[in-house]
Amino acid sequence: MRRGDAPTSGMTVGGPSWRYLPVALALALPVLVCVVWTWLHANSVQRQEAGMAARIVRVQAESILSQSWDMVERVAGLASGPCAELLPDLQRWGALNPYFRSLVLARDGRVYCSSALGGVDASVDDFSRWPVRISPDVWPLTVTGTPLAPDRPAVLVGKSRPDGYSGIVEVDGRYVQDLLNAVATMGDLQLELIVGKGAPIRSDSWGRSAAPAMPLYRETASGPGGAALAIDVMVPPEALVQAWSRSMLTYLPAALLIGAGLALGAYRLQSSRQSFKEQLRRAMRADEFQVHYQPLYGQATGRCEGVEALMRWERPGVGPVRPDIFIAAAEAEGMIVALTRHLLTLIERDVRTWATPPDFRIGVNIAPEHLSSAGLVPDIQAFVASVAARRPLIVLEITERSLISDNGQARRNIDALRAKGLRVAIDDFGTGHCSLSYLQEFPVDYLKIDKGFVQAIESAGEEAPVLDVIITLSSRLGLAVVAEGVETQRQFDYLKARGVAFIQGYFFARPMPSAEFARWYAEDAQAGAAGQAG
Ligand code: G
Ligand code: MN
Repeated sequence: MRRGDAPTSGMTVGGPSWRYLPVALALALPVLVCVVWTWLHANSVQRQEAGMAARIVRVQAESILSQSWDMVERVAGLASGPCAELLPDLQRWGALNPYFRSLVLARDGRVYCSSALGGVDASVDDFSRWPVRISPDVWPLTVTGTPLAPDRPAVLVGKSRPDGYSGIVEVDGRYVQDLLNAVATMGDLQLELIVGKGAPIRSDSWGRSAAPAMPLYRETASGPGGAALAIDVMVPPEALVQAWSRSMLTYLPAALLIGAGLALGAYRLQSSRQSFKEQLRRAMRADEFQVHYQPLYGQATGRCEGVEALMRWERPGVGPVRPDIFIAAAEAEGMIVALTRHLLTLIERDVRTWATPPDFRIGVNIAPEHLSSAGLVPDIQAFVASVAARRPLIVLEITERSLISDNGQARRNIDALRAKGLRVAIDDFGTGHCSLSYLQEFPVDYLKIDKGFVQAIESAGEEAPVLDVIITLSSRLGLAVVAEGVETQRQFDYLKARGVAFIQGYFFARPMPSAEFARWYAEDAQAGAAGQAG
């Protein structure tokens, strides 16, 4: 197995176990949102219903109470005559007005006249089973029964006169109860009404649910005559769950649909990423990558003193893939180390066919991830050993970016490799983060000036001040300069005049495949020899 192939599986980021986590999340998220939202929605709908129910009860209770107050005024206003005389009035009022069970007259704590029973003599304390005190501050109040109908709740309203007479109106609780029952069906509700400090009147559904009901809404009001009204609405949890599932039934299909769409998108993205890795691996196995070599002009000899290895990918049936694109993608997919190892095997294969002298420079671009990995030194050592027959001088071209983000490993790698005689160049100098401080910290050998600065040299007599400063800076730091992207005679002359050690660019030579480079190099050597001879 070739060296470039073996490590690729080790580079895979993540196993299949969590590879599809984003897909699962994309599916689950809308469903989760739907579940939570429908729960909140069901709650708010139930609370709204409960509020509506409570308001209906309040309005009706207020209306009954206000009629009772009117009635009790009239009852208490009846003269303090004998019952036989007053009874016809009491009976007429009781019969002609809704709600009232009986209208009662009392004197000094004793009931002596009732619209239902006629003349009676009973202690007001008979009401005490449903604790009643005829005192101004307890009216009105709800009771669970009266002497006439001990099992049916009622609302009592009374008015005492200073002369010891009192009028009492008993409102039949049935009306209130029917109302509570009717309103309770609005949403499986349980309701109770308390007037004053009395006992609660409750809907039949009260306490009937399997699980304890939860308080949902409480309405309080001060009714006619300052009577305190409290209406409590409870809902059994099963009703809430039912409303929730109804709401969920409505929205879940849409959430599932959205989730499925997102999951499909995530899956496509995932599998296209997956397949890009696969494509790279396949391309390496199928030998689709090639290295082009761009010659480097050396000022000292006036000839080619090295090359930069540049990766090329020619996809069958597709054509060339731009290196900046597939290199960036390989970096993003965690494949750049595998790809660079593959590149080294290709260079090794090519170098065997060349006739280059010892110390011929071979520049190799090293990505930040590789530079800061513990695998770099063994990789490069293996490469150096494999090309030992030609004894080239290997120059690692690294970016400013990888130095600035270094956590120590890059520095250790650089130190180790330089100690073994390798050289390090800072590539595309000046285009990264312009922090010059790392130049003092990191021991490097070359600065490769980016073509952008070189292309500032346009016409004769014009200055390229930034370029000049970089050249001066390099010599002050003891670094050799490589100028990149040199395309014209003028640029070439300008750089030569300023003592730039190496010049790279289309003006001198374009990047070319290995065989073509070997031929070109032989001709360049001949031309040099001829030049020297002549
Ligand atoms: O590793 P680096 O970014 O330095 O790669 C050098 C790049 O510059 C490669 O893409 C190479 O094809 C390109 N290149 C080499 N010589 C020239 C040149 O003279 N002009 C221009 N525009 N690009 C060049
Ligand atoms: Mn480079």
